[in-house]
Amino acid sequence: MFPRDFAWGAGTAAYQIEGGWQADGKGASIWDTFTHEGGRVFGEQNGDEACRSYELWDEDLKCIETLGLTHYRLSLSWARLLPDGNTRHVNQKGVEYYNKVIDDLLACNVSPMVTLYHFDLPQALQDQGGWKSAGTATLFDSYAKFCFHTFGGRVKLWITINEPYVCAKLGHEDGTHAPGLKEPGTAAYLVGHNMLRAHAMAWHSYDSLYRAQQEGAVSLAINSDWLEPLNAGCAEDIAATERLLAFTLGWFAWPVFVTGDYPEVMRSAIDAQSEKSGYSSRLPSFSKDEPAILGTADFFALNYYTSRKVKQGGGCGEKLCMKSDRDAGEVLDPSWPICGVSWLAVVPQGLRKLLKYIKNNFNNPAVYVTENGFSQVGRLQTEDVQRAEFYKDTIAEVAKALQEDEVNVRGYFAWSLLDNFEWADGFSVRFGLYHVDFADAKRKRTIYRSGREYAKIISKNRCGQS
Ligand code: PNW
Repeated sequence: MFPRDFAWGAGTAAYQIEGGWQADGKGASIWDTFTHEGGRVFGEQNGDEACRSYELWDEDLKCIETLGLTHYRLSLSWARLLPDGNTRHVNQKGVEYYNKVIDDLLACNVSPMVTLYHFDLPQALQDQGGWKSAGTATLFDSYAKFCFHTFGGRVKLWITINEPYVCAKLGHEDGTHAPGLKEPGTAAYLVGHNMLRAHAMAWHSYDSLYRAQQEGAVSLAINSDWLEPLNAGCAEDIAATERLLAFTLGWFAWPVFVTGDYPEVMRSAIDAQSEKSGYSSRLPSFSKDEPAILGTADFFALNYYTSRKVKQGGGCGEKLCMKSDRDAGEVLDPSWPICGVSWLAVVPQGLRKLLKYIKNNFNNPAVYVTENGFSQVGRLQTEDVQRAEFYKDTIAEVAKALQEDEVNVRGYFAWSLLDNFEWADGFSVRFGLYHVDFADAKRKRTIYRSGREYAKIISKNRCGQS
C-alpha cells in the first residue's frame, strides 16, 4: 500500500518536552519569559520541566522503538546550543545532548528529521527586536550553519522554521503565543517576511556549503487548514476562500514554490486596506540584493490538523487587522466532530484534498506530512478509541492521495510522540501517542491505544513488502 521507503514518524518540539530550562548553561527563550510573566497560559503552567526529556531521553527512545518509527522529528533549542543566540558562545553541553539523541536514533535505525526553530527564539534576540528585526534572519542563518556543520553529517532531513504562520499571527498579531505582541495588521507581516528571509538564507547556505557533502534536504514546515467555500455556488464565498488560502498556505508557500513573492490576492487585499486607513503598504517586498526565495524548499513539509468552510466578511471594525485584510470568515461544518481543543474539527478527508491541491498548485513536490494529530482534553482516557480511529482514517486518506491522486507523499509524522506542553493550553490538551504523567517525578510514559494502533499500522505497512 505504501512505498517501502515511506517515512513513518512522530514529532515533538524542544520547548514542549525537554524541560531543563536552565540546565547546563541553557539560555532563556521567549517561551521561558512568556510563561513566567503569568496570565498567559492555562493554569499558569510552563515548560520548565515538561516531559523532562532533557534528562529522560532514554525513555523517549524506548517509546520510539516500541512504535516502530522509521523517523523521529525533533527540534533543537536554539538557546540551549547558543545561549545568547549568536555563535560567539556555544554551550557544549547542549551540543552533547543533541549529539546523543541523534546518535542513539541512528543506532536504532531511526532517521532524525530536525527542526531548527520551533517557536523558541532566544530571549537575547527578542531583546534586540526579535523577528521584527531584519538582523534576526542573519543570526538565524549563522545558527543554521552551526547546526548543519555540527549535526549535518548525520541528519538528512531539515526543517528550518516550523509554522511561520503561527509564530507571526499568534505571537505578534493575537499575542496568545510568545513573545505576546498584539500589533494587529502590521507586525505579523514583517515577522513572516523576516522568517522567509531567514529560511531562504539558511537554505542557500546549505545548498552552497553543505549539500554536496551531506546530501540532505531542507524545507520549512507550513501549516494549513483545508478550506472550502461555505456555499459552493456563491461567488463571494469562492473569492473569500481563495483569499484566505492566500493568507495562510499561500503566504509562505507561494514565495518559496511559485513566484518568489507573496500571492497577488494577498498583496492587493492588504494594499487596499492600507490605502483606506492612510497607511503605506504593510506587506514588505523581497529585495533583489538578497538570496532568492523561490526554489528554497527541497520538499513540501505540511502540518495539517483541520478544515474550515469559508464565507465573505469578518474584520475588526475600524481598526487595522489581519482579519479585515482577509475579509473572510471561518465556519465549522456541523457534521465535523470537535475533538479536544475547540479549533480541531476532525476532517481526515481534508488532508487528501489539501495534498491534491499542493500537487496541483505547487509543482508536484515531494511532500512530508510533518504534523497531524488529535487532541484529548478533560478526563484521561488511555483507551482513546476515537483517536485510534482518527489515525486509521487519516492514514487511509494519505494512501488514497498516494494511489488515486498520485501525490508524491514521502512520509507521515503523527503529532505527537508524547503528551506535552501544548503552548497556551499548557498540559490541559494531550496530543501524545504516549500519555505522560506530569504528577510523577519520573514522568512515566504510558502508551495510548492510539499508539498501539499506529504501531500496528506501521508494522503492517513495513512488513509484507520486499
Ligand atoms: C502546531 N492554533 O501548532 C505546532 O507545530 C505544535 O507545536 C503544536 O503542539 C501542534 O500544532 C498542536 O497544536 C499550533 O491555535 C498551535 O490554531 C496552535 C494552533 C495551531 C497549530
